[in-house]
Amino acid sequence: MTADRIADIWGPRTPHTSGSPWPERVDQFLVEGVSEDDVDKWVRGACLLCSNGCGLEVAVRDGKMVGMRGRAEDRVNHGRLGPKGLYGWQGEQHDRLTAPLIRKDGKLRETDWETAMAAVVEESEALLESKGPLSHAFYTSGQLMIEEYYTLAVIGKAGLGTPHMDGNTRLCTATAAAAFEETFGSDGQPGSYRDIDSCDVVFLFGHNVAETQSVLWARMLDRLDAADPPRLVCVDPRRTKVAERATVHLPIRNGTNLALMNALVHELIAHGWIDRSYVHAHTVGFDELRKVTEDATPEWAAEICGVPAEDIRKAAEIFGTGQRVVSTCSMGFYQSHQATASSCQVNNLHLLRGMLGRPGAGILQMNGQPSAENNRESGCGAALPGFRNWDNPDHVRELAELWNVDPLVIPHWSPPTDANAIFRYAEEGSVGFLWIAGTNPAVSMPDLARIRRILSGDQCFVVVSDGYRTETTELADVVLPAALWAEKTGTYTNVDRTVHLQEQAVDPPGQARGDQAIFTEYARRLGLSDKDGQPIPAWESAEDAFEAWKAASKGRPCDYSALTYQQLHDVGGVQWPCTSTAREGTERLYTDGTFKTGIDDCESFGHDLSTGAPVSETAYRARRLDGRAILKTVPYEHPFEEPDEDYPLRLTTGRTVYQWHTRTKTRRSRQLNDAAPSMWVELAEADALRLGVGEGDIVRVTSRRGSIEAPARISHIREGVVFAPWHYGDTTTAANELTLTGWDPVSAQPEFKVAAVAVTRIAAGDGPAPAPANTASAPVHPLAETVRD
Ligand SMILES: Nc1nc2c(c(=O)[nH]1)N[C@H]1C(S)=C(S)[C@@H](COP(=O)(O)OP(=O)(O)OC[C@H]3O[C@@H](n4cnc5c(=O)[nH]c(N)nc54)[C@H](O)[C@@H]3O)O[C@H]1N2
Ligand SMILES: Nc1nc2c(c(=O)[nH]1)N[C@H]1C(S)=C(S)[C@@H](COP(=O)(O)OP(=O)(O)OC[C@H]3O[C@@H](n4cnc5c(=O)[nH]c(N)nc54)[C@H](O)[C@@H]3O)O[C@H]1N2
Ligand code: SF4
Ligand SMILES: [Mo]
Repeated sequence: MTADRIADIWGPRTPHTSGSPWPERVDQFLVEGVSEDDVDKWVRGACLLCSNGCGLEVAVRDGKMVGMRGRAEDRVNHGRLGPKGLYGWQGEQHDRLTAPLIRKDGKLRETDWETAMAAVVEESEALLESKGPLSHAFYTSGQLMIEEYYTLAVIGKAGLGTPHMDGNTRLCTATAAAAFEETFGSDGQPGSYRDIDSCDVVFLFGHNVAETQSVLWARMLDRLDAADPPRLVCVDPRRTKVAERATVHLPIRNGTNLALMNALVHELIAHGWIDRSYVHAHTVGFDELRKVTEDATPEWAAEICGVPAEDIRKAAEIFGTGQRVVSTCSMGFYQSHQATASSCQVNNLHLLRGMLGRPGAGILQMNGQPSAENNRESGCGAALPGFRNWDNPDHVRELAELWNVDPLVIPHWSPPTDANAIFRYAEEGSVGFLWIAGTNPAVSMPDLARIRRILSGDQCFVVVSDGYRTETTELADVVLPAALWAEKTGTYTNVDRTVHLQEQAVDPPGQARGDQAIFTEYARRLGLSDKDGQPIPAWESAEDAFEAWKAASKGRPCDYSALTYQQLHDVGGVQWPCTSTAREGTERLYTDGTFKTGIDDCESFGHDLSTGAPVSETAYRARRLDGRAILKTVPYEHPFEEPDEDYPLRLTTGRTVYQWHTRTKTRRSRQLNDAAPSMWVELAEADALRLGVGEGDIVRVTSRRGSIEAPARISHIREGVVFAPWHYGDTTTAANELTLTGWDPVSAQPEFKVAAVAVTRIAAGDGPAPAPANTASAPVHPLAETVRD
């Protein structure tokens, strides 16, 4: 059916009761003037505008994209598409970067590939010769294909030998990976989206799923509107659409997650809501967990979090008495100072109740970006491919054999470098060559004034590959035009391990090229080769890269070895592991309660959750985990920055349903951009009254790093908290002008969700703030009352 996903974000309901399949509903959109008869072909793929990874088909006419429709048979969306899926692709057909750019006399000028690539390679060769591979860093994305990531992983780790590789996944899902490693020994999502279809309780921890995975929320709504709705608990300082449907909403102060989590675990233990035989057979650490949470009573947490103790008790009871509980955990937890500890407590709640590995009982530590998962598993970021342990010589040897290189080439002598450290090294110049692909750090990193200084300085040569000119390309030395999404072929893996194949639908514009081709040309020009002089990488096509990745993943938790492009074309999404004994894929991990904590299996020996200090191999061995999961937590600590007299409010940042990140795509889609065209900030009514701020008045928000100005929306946010969407990258409006340089000690994920700020009114507005009224940003009072004449 033709859909309007701007006004009706989640579309019509198709309710169903527990255990019955989620009904199909196919959403379709064709641009004005085009009918189904005009479409030359429908090309299969998956949406690339969030980690849900909805299966779809691209309508093509005369070599151009003219529409989208969902794939009814796809396990992820059963045909549905959200606002970004339906309309976001249009942004890929305007204002594209069509030629390389090179900086001359301080200005970026158009050039040809030969000149641009020669400049990149010349700079790279000179540095490799004078300083070696540690002078090189690659900062990539959660939006490329696994073929592209794996190709770059091999170039960086087998060809050059640099440990300085990370993705913007550090800002996004590093904590999901870290929490899995700490609890289960290895990265890998235990649950399945299908668990939502049969659960009787859903917990959403810091996850505004209604706006950020809108089709997943449609799936939840279809259960909530049926005869046997699950009970829902929402932990979020804002009254989101999720909160409006919650049995219990805990609008905690931002930055206090761990206090709440320790209290929830305390309650489970105090009431004996525990599956003792599961805990005994499949976990270690119970006594320690009990000790650390002993004093974390609901009253104690209520004081810190600023919510009634009674509500914390209610939430714990819901978790404790549910039969089939699903939890999701997202940026409200991950982008915080005790991110890994808080997220591990979500895992712990499930372990205590034996609540995983069976239908309806699952953990979904969320990913945000469409292929964040692939960056993590391919080893393109700060990890080795296939969730291998850099601290395990056998794992390194396996890779050395696969790649036919000396194990010493593979950087494994120290922990791989995270993005925070990469930018620090680029700041001081020990990294003199930084290649940024598929990310826009001049808007998305914290403390932007500093990031701009780093990228524009002479101490580091910066290469950027992107499909558009962005705030980051403008600071680069060389800019390379990249093909986007349906302009190339390759695979993406979503939150619940579902792999999709995107098939090329249209040609890239102008001289733009796919990232795999760009990286491969760089490697060829450098002459990277293995022990026998064979080229690294040893492949050219996407499908050959996929085959190489399959070989690297074989026998590992993320095993793709039996998966083929043909199968993905035929059925849509398939969940890894996909092996010769599980050709259709695998719905859930850990169904037998055996985890990846064995010394030969684990991806990491773990860390102290307070300090991030690594656990030694000896200490890890001594615990004799042998496949049992690890229950651990630490006491709550205050965030890096608490409000004080000068900065009395708590800033948090996040997303709106209609925009994607730094808006390179969504601001070029008319429907999406019109729905959320420019910056605003959200204030609680009590704070607005005190500050003399009315709806739409222009306010200045100031932190110790900088300040921004925008119209105020008086919304249903917790008193004392200010919310800023971070999509609007202009230096006068970018939320990251305000955020601080600080991160979780285990996952190294930056703290985007807490900073102390002051707000002042600087002018009257000329109408309500340009914020959507049908989302978490809804005004407290109907806007008609605030419109001025
Ligand atoms: N429309 C849209 N969808 C997207 C994206 C997008 O840009 N636009 N981006 C995608 C990506 S990459 C990601 S990572 C995901 C992110 O998806 P989400 O994690 O859902 O997104 P956020 O808005 O960053 O944060 C979620 C919620 O955390 C709450 N929060 C803030 N501080 C705290 C806190 O201290 N504790 C708790 N418990 N909650 C807090 C915020 O109020 C917010 O509602 O979305 C993906 N989907
Ligand atoms: N304050 C605050 N800051 C945040 C967050 C927050 O919640 N609050 N969230 C963080 C999170 S979770 C994330 S994921 C990051 C995201 O931050 P970014 O990754 O910086 O945001 P995007 O706008 O998605 O940037 C992706 C860039 O890649 C380009 N691109 C897209 N596809 C391709 C491709 O195939 N090839 C190439 N070469 N380029 C491509 C796009 O045009 C775009 O410029 O931001 C983080 N920053
Ligand atoms: S939910 Fe995510 S993957 Fe699905 S259509 Fe929306 S943006 Fe695309
Ligand atoms: Mo993200």
